[in-house]
Amino acid sequence: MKETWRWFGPLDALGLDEVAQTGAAGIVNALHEVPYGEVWQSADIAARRHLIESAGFDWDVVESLPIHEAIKRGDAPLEPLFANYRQSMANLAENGIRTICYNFMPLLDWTRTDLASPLPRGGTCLRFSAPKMAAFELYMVGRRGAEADYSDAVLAAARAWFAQASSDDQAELLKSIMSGLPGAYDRYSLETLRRALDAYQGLSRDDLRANYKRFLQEIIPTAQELGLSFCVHPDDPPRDILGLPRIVSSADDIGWVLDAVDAPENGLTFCTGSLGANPLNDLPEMVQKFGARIHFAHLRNVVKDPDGSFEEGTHLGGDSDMVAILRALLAAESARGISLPFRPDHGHDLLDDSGRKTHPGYPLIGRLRGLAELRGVIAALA
Ligand code: CS2
Ligand code: MN
Repeated sequence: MKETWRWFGPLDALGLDEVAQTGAAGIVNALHEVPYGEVWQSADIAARRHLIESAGFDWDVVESLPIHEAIKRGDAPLEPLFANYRQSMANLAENGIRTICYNFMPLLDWTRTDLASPLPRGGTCLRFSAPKMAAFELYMVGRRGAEADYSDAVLAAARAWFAQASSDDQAELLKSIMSGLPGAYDRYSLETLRRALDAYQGLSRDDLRANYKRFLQEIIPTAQELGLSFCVHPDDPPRDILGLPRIVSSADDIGWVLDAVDAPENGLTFCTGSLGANPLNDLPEMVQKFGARIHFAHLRNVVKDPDGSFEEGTHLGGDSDMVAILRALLAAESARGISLPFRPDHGHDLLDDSGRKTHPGYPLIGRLRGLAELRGVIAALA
């Protein structure tokens, strides 16, 4: 497997000289400064590639080439957006990039309620609290019908949290929920979030699937011509959120995606942290099932609570059996004769991490710890 590291480009507080010391050989990057829906210009891609390569890395994966919300909603007309997307693909291919990660989550990307939840021995982690998410939906957004998505116990805890929450606590919660969005644009305030939710009103799971299938039909033939592999990132958390359907959460969902356009270029990013937050997902089994179509792996671990809350565990110490997952991934890549890129996805904030202005979830030391542990497991298994 090939060790890669997500670097956010010039927006990142970490320099490539620092990333070099982690031992990773490849970089995962995107032009985060380009607004969703616009073309990634070839010259900008070439400049970024030059930066990465002159620091001694390969640019192995684009994460993400984002999909405009209008495509997910199925607004008309979409042809100009598809044309832009295809142009970005051609420009990436021209610059030697082959693997493109993206997601199909409506509005939000990964979603957490706490960015710095304390760990017992010091340091902090990302956390998703079901009660705080319920409080956000019910009392801050005011989404009608949100009660139906939570148990009575979670609703009671949500009421209790909100009763004592200061306006700073509420602002902090909104900021945490928005922090998974990696681009320089498309953050929501409560007001713009309400409007964005209204624009999705009435969109069912089947509608979203139809819109996703259309996207794949528009894009995958071009990927085949250009020699690009697409790999969808699963939903995080793997369940509906804010009343919006999420359709890349389970083995059935992934089977549907891969069959929607049955071609190797229509593949999967195997994110163990996202999929691992649903207790019904058997991760090693999913690798066995979909191994031929996995183009990229995100390795991290979560610890789940019975009420639907979860937090990020250590890379080997969470609920998922990382050794079994890696064994299955190594078997899949050797069957295909490839070296599969992976990266440590998220890490705890440890030691000096708290003082650095890195992206939430993407500290230096915590990810370095994760990478080193995964490297050890891979070496032992190989
Ligand atoms: C990340 C995602 O947190 C994660 O799991 O890998 O934010 C990922 O970058 C996007 O969903 C990919 O489109
Ligand atoms: Mn991931």
